[in-house]
Amino acid sequence: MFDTLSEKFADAFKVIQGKNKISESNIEDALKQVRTALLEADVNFKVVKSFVSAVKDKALGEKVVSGVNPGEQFVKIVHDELANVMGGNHEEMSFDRDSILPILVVGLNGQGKTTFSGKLSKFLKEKKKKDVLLVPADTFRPAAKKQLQVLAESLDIECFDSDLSSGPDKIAISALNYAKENKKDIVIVDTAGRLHVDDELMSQLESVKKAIEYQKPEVLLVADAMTGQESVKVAKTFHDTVGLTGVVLSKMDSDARGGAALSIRHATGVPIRFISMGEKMKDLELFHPDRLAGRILDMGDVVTLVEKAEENIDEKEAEKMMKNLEKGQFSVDDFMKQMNMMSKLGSMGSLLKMIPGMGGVLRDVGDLSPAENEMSRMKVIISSMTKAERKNYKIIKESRIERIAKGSGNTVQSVKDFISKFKQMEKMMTGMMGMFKGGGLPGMAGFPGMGGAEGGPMGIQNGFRPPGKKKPKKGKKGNPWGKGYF
Ligand SMILES: Nc1nc2c(ncn2[C@@H]2O[C@H](COP(=O)(O)OP(=O)(O)OP(=O)(O)O)[C@@H](O)[C@H]2O)c(=O)[nH]1
Ligand SMILES: [Mg+2]
Repeated sequence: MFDTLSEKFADAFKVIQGKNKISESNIEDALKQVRTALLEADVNFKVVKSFVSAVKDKALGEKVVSGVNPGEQFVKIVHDELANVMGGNHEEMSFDRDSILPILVVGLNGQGKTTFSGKLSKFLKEKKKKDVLLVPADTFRPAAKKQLQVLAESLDIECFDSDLSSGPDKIAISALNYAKENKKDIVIVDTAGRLHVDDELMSQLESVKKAIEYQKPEVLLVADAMTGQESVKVAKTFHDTVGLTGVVLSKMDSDARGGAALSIRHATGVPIRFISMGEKMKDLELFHPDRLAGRILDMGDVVTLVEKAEENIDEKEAEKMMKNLEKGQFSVDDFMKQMNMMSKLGSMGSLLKMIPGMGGVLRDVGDLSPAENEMSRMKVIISSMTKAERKNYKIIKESRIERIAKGSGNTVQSVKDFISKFKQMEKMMTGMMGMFKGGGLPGMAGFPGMGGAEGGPMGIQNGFRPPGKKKPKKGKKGNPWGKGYF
């Protein structure tokens, strides 16, 4: 997501870097590149126009701040404008009501409405402690009801037994009545996908909205980020027909160019509420314009990363591991736990992008799947080890190696390779203790290909360091991020 855009922005910034002052003539080229970058990302041309002119005005009007170079100043202006165009000061959607809150989920076919309905119910149950009722209201496809029922069951959330022989408006009303009787807080109505140009279906949606109008529903449009600026037209029509209160951008994990994210708010005035980042129920994030702007500009998004870590990492477990590390111990068991913690946070790529400066490195490295595959292979090998072996790999000699190889469906050589890699990791991890003392990112260093002792493509030894940090002198050890960077 946003990869090309990030790359093009980086090129545009290079034009200004090294200049000692921003002037009309020297930002002309940079602005041209920003403009092209946005158009290529399929951002609506009106949005591009006002974006570029806002950046120009701000850049030329900006006072020279001592100590900040014009390049950095320009990046900051583009960052703020990006955040601005996506909604600026984002006010969070409120889910607290005295009476039931109905949420109508609408959109084109296959955009991710049902998946989002499931994710939202999980979010509301876990984060907002709400009692949610999921309501299947797709009367065209019987399988749609089953899809939501299955999701609801997996999340342990009640699913309304909609009568599909009646219309979606009637379903919505009976669901609200049922919710009232059963003291539910929130009712999520998952509607059928429909084309915005299909008048009949759009008027059906209108009647659903009218039927529950008295209960002041939120109406969320789920828009596939891949759709680009076409989604602007869609959003406008849906907004005109049913009055949207928010947009959800789905499939943000894809290689969408970013047009939808950057155009929709500006073109429709409807706030983006959530971004959907994958097929799993946990892949949902509240939308924060400034954080996304940071990710687009390779500034990372440490805030989200820390939040994710706080939500998903078992603190006690992490503390135990740190204590072991302090004692100079790092077992295969610890390594396995680290890998599991990391996978809970998301894919390697998505995590690395949240670290400032890593976006560009990631683009250079390209595909991370070999590293991901290597990790899965290691997990299989570890799962064939006994408890004692995981505690102390040193007892793993020839016969044990053969057994592990057989059990995990790997060759003897692969198991040997794993053990020798683990040895290096152990050295690295215990050595890293000094560097990340005081709370670093658990696990990063131990990952294959990501800066473990073997010096993977993102290894610290290979020169990866945060922006603005000078390359450490040869042979000098220490945290390249600087003390207290996180
Ligand atoms: N990669 C990715 N896939 C998603 C995301 N959201 C949904 N999907 C997938 O997109 C497909 C369609 O999702 P649904 O939730 O069924 O879409 P829908 O809008 O309810 O579809 P209809 O009800 O048929 O209109 C499924 O295969 C989902 O797994 C996402 O954020 N990322
Ligand atoms: Mg659906």
